[in-house]
Amino acid sequence: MLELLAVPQGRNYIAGRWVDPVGDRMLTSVNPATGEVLGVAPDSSAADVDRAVRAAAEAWPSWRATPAPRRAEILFRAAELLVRHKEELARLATREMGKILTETRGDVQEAIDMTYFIAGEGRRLHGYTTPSEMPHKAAYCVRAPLGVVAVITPWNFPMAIPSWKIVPALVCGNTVVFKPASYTPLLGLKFVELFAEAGLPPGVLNVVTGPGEAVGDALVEHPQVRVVSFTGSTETGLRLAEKCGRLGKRVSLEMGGKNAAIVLPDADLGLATDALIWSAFGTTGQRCTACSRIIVHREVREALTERLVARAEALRLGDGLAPDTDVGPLVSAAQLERVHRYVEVGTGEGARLLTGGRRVTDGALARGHFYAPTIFDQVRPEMRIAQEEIFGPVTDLIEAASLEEAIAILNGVRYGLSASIFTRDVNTAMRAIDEIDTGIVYVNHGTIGAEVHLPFGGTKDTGNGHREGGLQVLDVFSEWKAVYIDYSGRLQRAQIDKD
Ligand code: UN1
Repeated sequence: MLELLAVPQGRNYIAGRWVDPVGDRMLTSVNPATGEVLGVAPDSSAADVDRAVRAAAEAWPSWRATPAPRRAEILFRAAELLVRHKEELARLATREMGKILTETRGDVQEAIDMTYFIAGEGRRLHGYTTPSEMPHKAAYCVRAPLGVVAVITPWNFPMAIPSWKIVPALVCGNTVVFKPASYTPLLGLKFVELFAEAGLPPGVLNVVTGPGEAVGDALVEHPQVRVVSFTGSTETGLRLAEKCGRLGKRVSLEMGGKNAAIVLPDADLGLATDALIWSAFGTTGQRCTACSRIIVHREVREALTERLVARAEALRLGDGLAPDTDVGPLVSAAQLERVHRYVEVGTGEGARLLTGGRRVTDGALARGHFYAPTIFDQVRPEMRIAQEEIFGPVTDLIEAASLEEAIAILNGVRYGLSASIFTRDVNTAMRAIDEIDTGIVYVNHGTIGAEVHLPFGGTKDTGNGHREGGLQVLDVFSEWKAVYIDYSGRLQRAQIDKD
């Protein structure tokens, strides 16, 4: 059995073997709470990518010929290994990217859920049959794989997000080259090690670690890569999509969010407070689904504000491994700086800082990238802090005078990932669901907490029309093949031999 915490050091996994990178540069994986160096992983180059893609292309013919139920058996075993190693993986995840253990356990659980759910598709992968226009002619369609898939993932959900992409790509019969985020290379290597241990044949799943500019771009540009699945910033996603457009490749993008919750006067304010604190500050606000705008009806603004500030100030910052920590560090010094710059922008724009807005360096926290949970009020919808994704523990209070105004504010951003509304009135909730322009809507719940068997993704600049999760994700990783079988024994011309 694997020594899970003994992460393979300094090597990529290509064609079923741990291999040294072509160059000798390494990425260092550092615990953002303590500064502890956890290990090294290859700072790979285009030559490493080429090796991995070739291996994946070579493995494809026999993997696509493997019946889907057999492919799925291996994925079920991978799910079992994830279950068995959940705690170790969660602890490594907390050490590598900082969020608290309760949340990294959830992250691993999401990968488990996704793997079981999609492995089940091995015995379905439904197409459909339909009547033909003509007698003695059968018509049906099936899903076919595309070839080599490039998977590029972020560090905030280092287990769940790779599973959203890799597992459906594999069950559909594609082979994969996976580039995990540069902040979480060790988890990327562990993920692949577990799936290899489950029995994937050599070359079916490969991992190449390294920065986006070198490894990500080389993957996207490689002529043998057919599909690119990316989660990350809008800037990078659009840049990759441009390349894919030029090269005629399919690309699935999951990018930014500026998610909002609406709180109406008839809401349960205790519930709303619990949910909004969790949505704004869980994962230290580093979720694409984080609640970074709270649109509150003026009648309950004061009451909600008081509760939120009190709760935010009571959150305990610390190492995510400590049981009493509520909020871990930001992932890096660069991310902390970016968050702080946004706070300065907000203050400069005239928003009022109610709490937070500063780095926290008390005692042992000085070694990590800790930032106080931050709430602004008197935020106007057009301010930059109300329009741009911050990706940190910062949320805005925006006042509205009616449901209509609140929905207009909610929709008035370039993103459309998740949204929520707190009300006890079913008519109001249903009307909001009709009018909110996002891919995910919650009622009496925060903006986070999507489940794997429903489609995940957003409208407008959040994505490019694809969905992860749900059965919808299969559309990213398969091509429809329409089949006509004419058993009439004569020429029957569609559209022409009508009468
Ligand atoms: C993300 O926000 O980056 O819905 C992913 C959620 C999680 C996944 C979040 N299941 O909050």
